[in-house]
Amino acid sequence: MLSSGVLSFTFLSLTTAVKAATVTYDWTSTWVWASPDGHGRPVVGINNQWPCPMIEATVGDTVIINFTNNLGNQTSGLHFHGINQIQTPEMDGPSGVTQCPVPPGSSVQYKFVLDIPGTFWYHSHNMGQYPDGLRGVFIIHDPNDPYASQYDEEVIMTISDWYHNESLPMVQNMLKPGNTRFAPPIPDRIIVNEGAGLRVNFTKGKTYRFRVISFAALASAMIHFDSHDMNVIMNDGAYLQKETHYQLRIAAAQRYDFLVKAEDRDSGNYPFLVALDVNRDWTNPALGALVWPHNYTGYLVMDTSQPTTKLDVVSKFQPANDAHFKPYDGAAMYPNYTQLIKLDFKFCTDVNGYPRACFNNLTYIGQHVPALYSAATTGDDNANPIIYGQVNPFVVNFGDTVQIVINNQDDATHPFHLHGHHFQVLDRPNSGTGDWPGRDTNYRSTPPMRDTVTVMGKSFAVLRFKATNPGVWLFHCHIEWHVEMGLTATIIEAPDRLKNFTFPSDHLDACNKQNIPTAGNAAGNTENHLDTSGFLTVNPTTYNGAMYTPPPSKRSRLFGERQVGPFNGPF
Ligand SMILES: *[C@@H]1O[C@H](CO)[C@@H](O)[C@H](O)[C@H]1NC(C)=O
Ligand SMILES: *[C@@H]1O[C@H](CO)[C@@H](O)[C@H](O)[C@H]1NC(C)=O
Ligand SMILES: *[C@@H]1O[C@H](CO)[C@@H](O)[C@H](O)[C@H]1NC(C)=O
Ligand SMILES: *[C@@H]1O[C@H](CO)[C@@H](O)[C@H](O)[C@H]1NC(C)=O
Ligand SMILES: *[C@@H]1O[C@H](CO)[C@@H](O)[C@H](O)[C@H]1NC(C)=O
Ligand SMILES: *[C@@H]1O[C@H](CO)[C@@H](O)[C@H](O)[C@H]1NC(C)=O
Ligand SMILES: *[C@@H]1O[C@H](CO)[C@@H](O)[C@H](O)[C@H]1NC(C)=O
Ligand SMILES: *[C@@H]1O[C@H](CO)[C@@H](O)[C@H](O)[C@H]1NC(C)=O
Ligand SMILES: [Cu+2]
Repeated sequence: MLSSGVLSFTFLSLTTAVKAATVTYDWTSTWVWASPDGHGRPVVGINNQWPCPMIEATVGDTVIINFTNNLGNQTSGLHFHGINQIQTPEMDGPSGVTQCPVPPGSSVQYKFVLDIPGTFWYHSHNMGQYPDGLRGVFIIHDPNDPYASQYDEEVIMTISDWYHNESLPMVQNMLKPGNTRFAPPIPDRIIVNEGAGLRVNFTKGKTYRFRVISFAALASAMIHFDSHDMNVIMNDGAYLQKETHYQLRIAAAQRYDFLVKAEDRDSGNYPFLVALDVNRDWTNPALGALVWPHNYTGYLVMDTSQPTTKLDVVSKFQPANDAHFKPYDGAAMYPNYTQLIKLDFKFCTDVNGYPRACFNNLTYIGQHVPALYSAATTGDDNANPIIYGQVNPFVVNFGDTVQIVINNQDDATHPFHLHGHHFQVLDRPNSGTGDWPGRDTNYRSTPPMRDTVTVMGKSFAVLRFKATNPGVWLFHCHIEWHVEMGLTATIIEAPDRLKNFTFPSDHLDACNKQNIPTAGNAAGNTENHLDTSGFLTVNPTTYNGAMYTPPPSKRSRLFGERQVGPFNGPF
């Protein structure tokens, strides 16, 4: 499982001075036929394989991925979820934000340093593409893992909702005026380890570190082990003070690392349940009909000669409250913020009657120029949010302590993710609490850190981060269907340090091949950055997802004549 060039982590844990390695992958995205749940369908794989391969390295290493898009009919790209991309914001991956989508037949190289250890994943961040399969495990080992002496083996478990249809027709079906209830595509199945399933060989006296990752596009999952508890040591690549829990709820894109021990009293085989859930208030034990009919049973197998029996129905879910976890290092809450970003989220309807998701009454609309390219080419005007167009832009200065308040005015829970940072979760009250009262009180003095936080229905969350990572970072709901509805904001961090930022030539080539401008304001105006003509302020009524359309001629793309480009929806 370890890549060439990477030393065994058990060896590394015994050493103090470790030389950073470079780990290189040559990857080509291709269509693959797969049937993870017994139903065959085309999926997006890598190097003609699916499930997609794992990235495995050690903190401090440099990862290089030579990525070629060989899908033929779709654009593509990769994002590395939870990697902070310090000094490499152009490697973050979201299409239309830090790069252009990679057209068929083109290659880009991703190259970045691994700043923190833990359990991560990578996925396409291009027009609803990851639920079609382009996602994989990303493990970063830690030579100084504070829990290294407490476990013997590692177990990777990915959890996902799964769809028999492809993303494009499902999102087209969602983005229709008739969808007045804002209904997302509904999953057909739950899959674990991309369908291969999980039977863990369990040996008395040993302790197993589970690394659980949600690849889901919509549903959260409840995790419950029969007769064994979970000793949680990490969430989203942030170490925690070890806490024992019986049930966890993992939302789309989140990760949990926990220890499960094979006790001396153990004998026989133990089932564990993973149940998809869209429960609107998971603190409410009366689940009933709100549980998706999608359960998965895995086994801790101690004795293959004995039977494996399913878990009895779990009558009550009371998962741990992750907003109460404690950071391993006991770090204190960042002192009072210097910049407040307040986001009211609710579903909304555009002028054509199409369902959208809005922050502060505006839906995210992808513009002609990726926002990082605008930040790099507009001089002092890059500190003016106007020039980025309707991408819900917020400018923060280097060194700011930023407080994000998200008021979830919808009934359901939504998991919000920030690129480029771990943030502190100061407060995340129960469903029905209503909007943030506008006062900073009752926050946890040593808040947990995450990169994806579940915000409860009709309630709010208060998050803080230090703006010390210049770049353009998205803040969005990680329900992929809601991303396509426009539930995204853009943080322009330290614009004074992004002036004249340069891009690798292969990234520029990907734009040039599609006649996507790489300089100027949102419409590619390099003369008058404050001129908003050509900005997209209404979503196109046709949704083409990642479908590749050969670019219009240069002439028709000239500023002023441009209508709707090949890259036009929310990314
Ligand atoms: C990855 O791409 C770089 C730049 O194109 C090239 O120098 C390198 O040899 C490639 N790596 C592999 C393993 O092909
Ligand atoms: C999948 O496609 C079929 C056939 O078009 C359709 O009946 C079904 O509703 C679709 N499912 C989803 C989740 O969109
Ligand atoms: C688990 O044990 C069985 C039986 O001994 C063996 O066939 C299998 O390869 C083991 N699986 C793993 C992942 O080690
Ligand atoms: C899934 O598990 C939950 C909790 O045990 C149970 O209530 C539900 O009936 C199960 N659903 C199915 C289809 O087995
Ligand atoms: C934090 O700063 C904001 C903005 O400057 C101010 O309105 C608020 O009262 C301060 N809160 C505390 C607890 O000091
Ligand atoms: C959004 O629109 C509603 C209704 O017009 C208004 O009450 C509210 O203040 C607006 N919110 C923001 C943040 O502009
Ligand atoms: C940055 O770019 C602008 C416009 O392209 C140019 O005028 C300026 O000299 C450049 N500054 C530096 C420090 O290179
Ligand atoms: C692209 O090709 C794949 C594989 O043949 C197919 O499943 C998919 O529907 C095609 N079209 C689009 C627009 O993605
Ligand atoms: Cu959402």
